[in-house]
Amino acid sequence: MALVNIQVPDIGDFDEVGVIELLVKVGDTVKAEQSLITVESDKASMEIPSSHAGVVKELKIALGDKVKQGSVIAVVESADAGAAAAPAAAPAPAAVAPAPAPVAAAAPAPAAAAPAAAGPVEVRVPDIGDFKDVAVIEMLVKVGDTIKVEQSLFTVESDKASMEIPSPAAGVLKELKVKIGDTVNIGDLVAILEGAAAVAAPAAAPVAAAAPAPAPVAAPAVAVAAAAPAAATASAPVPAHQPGTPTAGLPHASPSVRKFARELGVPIDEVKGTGPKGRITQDDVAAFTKQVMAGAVQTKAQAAKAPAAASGGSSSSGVGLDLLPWPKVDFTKFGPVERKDLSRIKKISGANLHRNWVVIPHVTNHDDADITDLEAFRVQFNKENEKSGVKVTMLAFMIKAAVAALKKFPEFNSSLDSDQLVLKNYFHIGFAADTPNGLVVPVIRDADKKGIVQISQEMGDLAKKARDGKLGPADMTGGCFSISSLGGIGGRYFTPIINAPEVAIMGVCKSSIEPKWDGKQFAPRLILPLSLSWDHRVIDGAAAARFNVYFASLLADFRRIVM
Ligand code: CAO
Repeated sequence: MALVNIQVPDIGDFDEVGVIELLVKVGDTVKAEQSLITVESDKASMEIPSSHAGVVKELKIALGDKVKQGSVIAVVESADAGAAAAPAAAPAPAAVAPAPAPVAAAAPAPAAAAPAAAGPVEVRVPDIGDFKDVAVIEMLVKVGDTIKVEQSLFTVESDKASMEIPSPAAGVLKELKVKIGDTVNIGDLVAILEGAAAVAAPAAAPVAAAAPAPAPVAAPAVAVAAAAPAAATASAPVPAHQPGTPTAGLPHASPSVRKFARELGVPIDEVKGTGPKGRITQDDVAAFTKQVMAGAVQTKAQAAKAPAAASGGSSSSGVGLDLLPWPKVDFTKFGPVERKDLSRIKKISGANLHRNWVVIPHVTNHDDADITDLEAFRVQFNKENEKSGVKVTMLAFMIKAAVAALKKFPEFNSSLDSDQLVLKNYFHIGFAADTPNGLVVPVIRDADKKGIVQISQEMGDLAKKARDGKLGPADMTGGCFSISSLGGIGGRYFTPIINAPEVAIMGVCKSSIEPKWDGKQFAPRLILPLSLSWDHRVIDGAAAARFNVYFASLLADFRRIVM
């Protein structure tokens, strides 16, 4: 085993390129040639692969860093350090990531020499190096279009790179010889232009013109980018996809993300990118898939197939969210800003919350519970049991009250499964816990079989585990009903989002002393604000009101719980 510095290989004239995506993290086991990072210049984006297989011990770069040839990307502990493919690696523990499959730019003839050609021009696939039988994945033009020199005609993709094939000449597109799904090789005739001024070919009738070097969309084949500047005198390489300007409808995503989307059958052009400059990440594709699966979003194909009845005859299907695109704002125009990645928990919980909020018809009932006596008892109990080390919390009483209310109103302890209701005969209660990395909902299992002291103790343990980031999936699954308490912080009422597949959630805020009319006079009472959100597909408003009244009555007089 040896530690190997993985460096950026020759990326030609691309001197300082920004790191826009980290594709691995410390601890990951990587294969040789596996992409480590994605870099992007204003002309191209590329994935930089690892020269060695091994375990990533250290990442030497961060998002936003600028790298150039020789920059160390990562330190990899490798068993095959001696067998490195990289020439620079021999004695030193440094290895340049391979620049696989050099794709030589078919340097067009100098533009100055470009003759005008009035006849048809045959457009052929230029030298795309070692790439054989690359698939056409996207058409960027159609017959009849007026094409500019260097305009991208279509995109091809291998397992290593995707590239746009640009036109060598200007003219009107008379014929396209390829379609999506075809595979092409160097020299294949792909299109015929007419009325063209050929740039890259000698005057001849018919003129045969190899398209200039394709521009990589994102590729480990960094030599594409390296070679491209050679042609710059005649014609700058076509930017594969100018970040932020989705030219020709090409979504801004790396080949691996495109592959991932294709495997899932996700139409990538319908996915909103949340990465830098609107780049579509694997998480975006996954989130899109989840939304489609949950019915929150429809693909265009699904919307087209929706029965006409759903639309009531109108042009809109009435389902799916025909939303405006998310506003893209350059905040730096208005003042200084910083960027910070969302935590892993926020990314996961955000996607879940969004789905739940969109899919479930929420209604929230607000009510109050008089907890004057219960709080007095709790304080007294804690005083008497100070030495035990366990502090009984108000939330523990609420968990017990929730169990009793679920028993009385079983539809609150259910989940929807198509057109069936799954009624549960167990009572696992989740509670929202705020952690430095975001919100989590650990679950107290079999709360019906536990006493208040035990529940308090378990809650304390779970809350600590949550804050330490140590909760496992088993701690957070299987809940029947959740309680979200902001009581220790403040506020009056809020509208909690149901934690699907549960059908209701109780939100509580800070209790305060309020004057309450006891029939003869106003008396100071400790009032706890309650906010119960419920799924209107399962629960009706009257049941929700009854649930709240019962729940509040238990907190007002806890003896009722044993009645
Ligand atoms: N009203 C008034 N005071 C309250 C109260 C209430 N409803 N609930 C708790 N308190 C007080 C307690 O009396 C205690 O005060 P002292 O320290 O003076 O004894 C203090 O607040 C802390 O209470 P606690 O130890 O009982 O903790 P808790 O049960 O309130 O909270 C936990 C535990 C894990 C739920 C909490 O730390 C937390 O993460 N809350 C946030 C949950 C959240 O973010 N929900 C929003 C979800 S939607 O985005």
